Amino acid sequence: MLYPQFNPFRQLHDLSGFWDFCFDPERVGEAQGWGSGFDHGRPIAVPASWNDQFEDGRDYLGLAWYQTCFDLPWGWQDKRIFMRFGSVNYLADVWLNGTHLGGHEGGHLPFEFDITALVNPQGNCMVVRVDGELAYDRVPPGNVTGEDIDFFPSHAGNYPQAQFDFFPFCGIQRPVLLYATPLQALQDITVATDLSGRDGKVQVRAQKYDQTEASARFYLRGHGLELSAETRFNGDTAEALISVPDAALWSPTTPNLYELSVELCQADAVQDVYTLPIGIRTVVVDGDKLLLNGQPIYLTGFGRHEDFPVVGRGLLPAVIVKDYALMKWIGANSFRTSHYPYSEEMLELADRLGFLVIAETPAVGLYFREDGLERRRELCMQYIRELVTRDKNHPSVIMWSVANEPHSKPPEARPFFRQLYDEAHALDATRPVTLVSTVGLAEEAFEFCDVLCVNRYNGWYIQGGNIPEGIRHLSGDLDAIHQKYGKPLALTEFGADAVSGMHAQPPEMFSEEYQAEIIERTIELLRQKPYVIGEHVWNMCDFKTSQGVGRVGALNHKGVFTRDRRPKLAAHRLRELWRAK
Ligand code: BDP
Repeated sequence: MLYPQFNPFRQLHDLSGFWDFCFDPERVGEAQGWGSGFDHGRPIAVPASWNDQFEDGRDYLGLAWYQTCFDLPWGWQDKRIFMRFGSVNYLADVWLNGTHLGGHEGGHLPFEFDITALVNPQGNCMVVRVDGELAYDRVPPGNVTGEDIDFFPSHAGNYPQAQFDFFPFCGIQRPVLLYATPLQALQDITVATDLSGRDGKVQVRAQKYDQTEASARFYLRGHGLELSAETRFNGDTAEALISVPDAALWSPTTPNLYELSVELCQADAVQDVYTLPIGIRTVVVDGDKLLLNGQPIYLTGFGRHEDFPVVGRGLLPAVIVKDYALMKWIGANSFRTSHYPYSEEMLELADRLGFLVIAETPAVGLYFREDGLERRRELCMQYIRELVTRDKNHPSVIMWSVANEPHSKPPEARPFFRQLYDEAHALDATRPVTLVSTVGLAEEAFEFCDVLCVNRYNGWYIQGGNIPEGIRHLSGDLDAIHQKYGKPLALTEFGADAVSGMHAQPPEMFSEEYQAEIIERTIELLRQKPYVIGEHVWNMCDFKTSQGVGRVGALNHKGVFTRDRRPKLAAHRLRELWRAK
């Protein structure tokens, strides 16, 4: 899926701004036919979660309506016109000028509609219905009841009752882009890179919307080179392999990018052009190692969240820049998009700045009760497809994570994850696939996952207050998991809550000293284990959660930075450890 772009053949218009909005707890909008327009809205900012914009919105997760009106820019006659939503959480339904365009389930992944036949040059009205309800048959799930459901101590009885430990922000959370392409247009581009000695191999596949006769020209520019290839479309697909002599490889220390342009030509005239940055690099699992460009790579960094005051999970470019600056400052080289895909803008900068990303689907807190299992499987399959389709061309993405901390129970969990794993590999044979587990030793999906990602809170949820005892348990536990599965292992979550400004010597739980100590001791242990390929502290920043006794101020305080990005003691310790590495 191509991100909309602006060039002599393509245009886009960002619909961000103030839209009309209303909550609809009684669902009267459906009866009144608000799908054809409503006029009693209040202003709301798009993109942003709705929860912190209004006094009455914080815990409201029900039905709500958005509306905006727009004219087309000049010169869009004879174009193919699309409406693209970057992220709407959770269920979206869209009407244009009274016609239902369609819907989408699941926040955090884009969807779009071809509106060419419905859009007018002037006076268009678009209505979006959003439903943010938490339900047992949605992914991620919420409001789950029943005796066989295991609850994490941190989530039990919290309000709103999410089956995951972050606030279920709702609304239109990323930009809505109106864009135009030529009638003969490129639909998708897929890039895979490999190495042969010092040369890079860039395999490009371009797809267009129809089967008409056409040819494709490929240009690769950068680092003193301009290479090209030309080939005819076979049906809707054209492929080329470009050899890049003495390639400038992409890595965290040298995030070298080339510019790839694909031209769609008919009767020798260029009809469409799409340009994207690409990085030449390989990612391979070899024994206990993860190799980037043939060299072992060790991940330092965080599990994170898209979360900031007032905007909630809404896209805020300045916060993205700030977070990368802090990650550079602290010496992180990587992060995981826990527990859902992050914005495309975030990944664009990961490519440019040289961060390694474990890209995760929204499948967090999955459980394996019979009812609704089929529905959850379909959704998880949809998520992995949408994620790979969206992010496949980012050199920064080094691994797909199909789920975080499922409540895996045999026998259902194994075939469930086998299917997701196979799908991810079928869609993309160039990246390892993982599952992030808290079950550990008994996680049967580890038998086929390429890398073992494990979350552990020794010294916090268990062995709380006793760090040496926690480290002892963790050591034996990790060795046992590695011995059983014999694959590289990353500790993708560990840490402790620290309430900023709380101090204790000797360290006590919730103090900054305790958090710094647990992180330092854990890292010391990990460095002694040759099969460990990475350490991701949970979390980079404090983040908003549902309310509950385990969450002071409705925040998870495991950030090494506060929610407004001020360092705690642990951030300074990590900086010493990671910059020395
Ligand atoms: C882990 C979850 C993460 C939580 C964390 C915690 O993966 O989402 O925030 O625990 O409790 O189990 O802090």
